[in-house]
Amino acid sequence: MIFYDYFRSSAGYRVRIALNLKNIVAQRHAVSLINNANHHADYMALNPQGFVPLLIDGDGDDKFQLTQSMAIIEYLEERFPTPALLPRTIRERATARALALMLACDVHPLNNKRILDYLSEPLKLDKEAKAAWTNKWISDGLRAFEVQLSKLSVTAFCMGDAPGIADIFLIPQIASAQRFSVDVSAYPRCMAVYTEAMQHPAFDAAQPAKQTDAS
Ligand SMILES: N[C@@H](CCC(=O)N[C@@H](CS)C(=O)NCC(=O)O)C(=O)O
Repeated sequence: MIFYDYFRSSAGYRVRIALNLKNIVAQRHAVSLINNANHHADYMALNPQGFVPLLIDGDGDDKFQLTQSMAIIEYLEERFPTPALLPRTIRERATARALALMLACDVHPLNNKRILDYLSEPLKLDKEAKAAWTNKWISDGLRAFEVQLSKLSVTAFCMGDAPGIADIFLIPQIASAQRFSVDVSAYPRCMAVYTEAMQHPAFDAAQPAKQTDAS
């Protein structure tokens, strides 16, 4: 398996955690977003969106390329079912996906590099305005996530005592919130899960600072 990633990518971070939890060793290729390597023709031929992550499974006639972190993680889940990243019942699985998608669809895209670059040029927003932008969307998203979490029983991870898909999406979003100096103390349930996850080897090894391309 080949995995295209960038150390600072939240979407890549999700896939790193999933690979680690499932003990899958993938050959990792770093694509520097800061150097725009994701916009080079050879990478754009692999992913016309120019985004990481990208997974390649198999080769020759059996070669399968997949983009989008949620699709990649669900593919890994079906291909390597143990340990399961989705809960046992249909309703719990739907809840876990809803939690993950709150962050993947409604928070993360608003604070992506291409959006922040566009706010600078051509929209001419200054550093303070951009900081207010990121703070607003991350805080709104985490506030809602915290409310949803508080409706569930208190467990070590979002939905039980073992890590799953909701945690895989939450932890990179918390790391991103910290990087953008969002006050995360307002989300105690989220932060309890974060503290727990950081002690888990699969989450620890997936941290941006522990990747070979970290700078
Ligand atoms: N919905 C996609 C988002 C992928 C994405 O936005 N990746 C970012 C890094 S976290 C990226 O490649 N950004 C490049 C850019 O913004 O130019 C997924 O979940 O995989």
